[in-house]
Parts: sequence; C-alpha cells; structure tokens
Amino acid sequence: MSSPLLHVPSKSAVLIKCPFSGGQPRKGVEKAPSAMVAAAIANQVKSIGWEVSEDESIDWDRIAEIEKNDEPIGKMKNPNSVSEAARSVSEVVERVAKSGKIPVTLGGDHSLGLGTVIGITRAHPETAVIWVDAHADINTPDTTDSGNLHGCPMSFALGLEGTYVTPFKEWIPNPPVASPQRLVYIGLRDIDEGERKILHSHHIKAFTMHHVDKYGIGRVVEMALDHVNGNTSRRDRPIHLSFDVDALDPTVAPSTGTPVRGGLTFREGHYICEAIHETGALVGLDLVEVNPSLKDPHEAEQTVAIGCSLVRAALGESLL
Ligand SMILES: [Mn+2]
Repeated sequence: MSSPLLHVPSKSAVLIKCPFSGGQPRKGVEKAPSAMVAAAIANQVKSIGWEVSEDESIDWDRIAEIEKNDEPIGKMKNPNSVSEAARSVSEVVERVAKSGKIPVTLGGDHSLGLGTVIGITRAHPETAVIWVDAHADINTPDTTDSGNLHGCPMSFALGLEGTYVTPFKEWIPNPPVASPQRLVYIGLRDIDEGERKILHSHHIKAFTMHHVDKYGIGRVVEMALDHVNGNTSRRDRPIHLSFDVDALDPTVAPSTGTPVRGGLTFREGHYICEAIHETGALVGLDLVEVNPSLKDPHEAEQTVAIGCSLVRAALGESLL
C-alpha cells in the first residue's frame, strides 16, 4: 500500500549523480552513480510508480580540475573541490526540492551530504535529518585526525565552532539552516573522541548499534521519528534521509571505503527506509559511499544492488 505524500505534490524524483571522491582517499567511490544507473535504478524507481528524471547540470569535470591542484588548508584535504562539489549539490537539491520533487543524490562520498542538507533545508526549512551511518561525520576542521572531509559534513551544515573557514565560509549559511535538535543518527559504531564531545555538548540524538541491539530497529526508528517531531506522535516534519551504505554490516555491503564490523543487517537497513517512507514525510534522499572498485566484482555488484534496493525502499517499495 502506498502512503500519501505530505510535502511533495506527486511521486516525482530527480536523480542527482555525483561522481565525487575528494572527501576521502580511496578512488572508486566516484564510479557508484554510473554503476547504479547501469543497474537500472531509474527504471526500478519508475516500476514502483514514480516519475523519474536526472539532473545533469553540475559540471563535474570542472570540479575534477579543481581537485588536481587542491592543497590542504590546515588539516582539511581537498578543501576547494569538496566545498565546490557540496555547494553545487546544495544548489541543485534546493532547486529540485522547490520544484516539488524529491532529490535523490547518488554519491560519491559523504562530504556531499553537506550540500544535500543545506539545499534541502533551504527548500523545506523545518527538515529533520536522519543520518544512517557507522560514523557520525561530525568532525570539525579542528577535531579531524585524518583531514578527510567526508568525516565532517554535519559539523559544517550545523555551523559548529571552527567551520566558518575558507573556502566553505563563502557559501555555507550563517546562521546555519540545519539544527542539532532536528538531527538524529542511526547505526553509529565508530565515533571519534572529538565527535563524542560534540554529540554530547549539542545534545544530538544518536542511536548506536548498542541501541539497535537493545530496542530493536522498529523501536529505534519510532524513537528517532518521535525525537525529530519534537517528542510528539506527529509524523509530519519533512525528513531528509542520508544513508551511508557503511551503516550496513560489511558482510551485507562489503564494497565501501570505511567498513566497520557490527553493522545493520540487510533487513534493518531496509526497515529504516520503509518506515520513513510510511510517514509520507520524505523530502530528500542520499545514497552514498558505495565503492564498486574495492572488492571483487561479485561483492561490488552486491553493494551496488543493495544501494538501489535501499533507494526503492525509501520511495515506497514494500514486501506486500
Ligand atoms: Mn558517512
């Protein structure tokens, strides 16, 4: 049974393919969008009743040129290309969402999430972000050890201390449009010390794998939706789902850059997507960190397929 859509007028999705890997060191993640397209993701989404188009307005060749001579700033690696990729994505996501369609961003690495969160929140100002991930991705330029910016997008989106730095300060909104009260994590199990402090000091709701074990995924998603809806039974706040495939256990989704054991099962990952779809409140979706180059062809294919499957689940594919 398909659910009513609360914030968009019709079932219309726009695929935004982002062949970008500059937020982390492992090449190959930029190949995921074309691999998902080759796996017929557009037709799969059409087959569950959606009108599907693709936005190809971002000049990724220009961003690749920037990446070629992208010197670190402080600890931040590839700051200019990451900033420009995220800025470009934010503009497309905002435009697509304001046109009444659901932007589906296919990464690429999770630094793109900075762009999607800012873009969707500009279009739908009260949007809650559900970030499904093994990692919190909330390091700042000061707290990051690796300097890989795919570990930092949420700190920039929230405008945390130390994030209004060149080149990001040229475009990220100040004051921020996203809010720590409208952010919730599911699936965390590898949190840096600096991130732990940030999560505590900003009272950010996080359901780790410990909570998934303790309460079960059904209850965790209920609590997550309660939280972002102001601890009411209402389910009408717009939701942006940013799904990092590394939230899943590496046995389920092996071909990803920073796998961490002890993750979500196949069904737990799909359940999150299905339950968010049932609210009718989904306004934006990211599927990131599939890297088809890391494992053998079979494991890469398995990971691409699960990425497509999670997108379908979030857009309403159901078991019955
Ligand atoms: Mn991530």
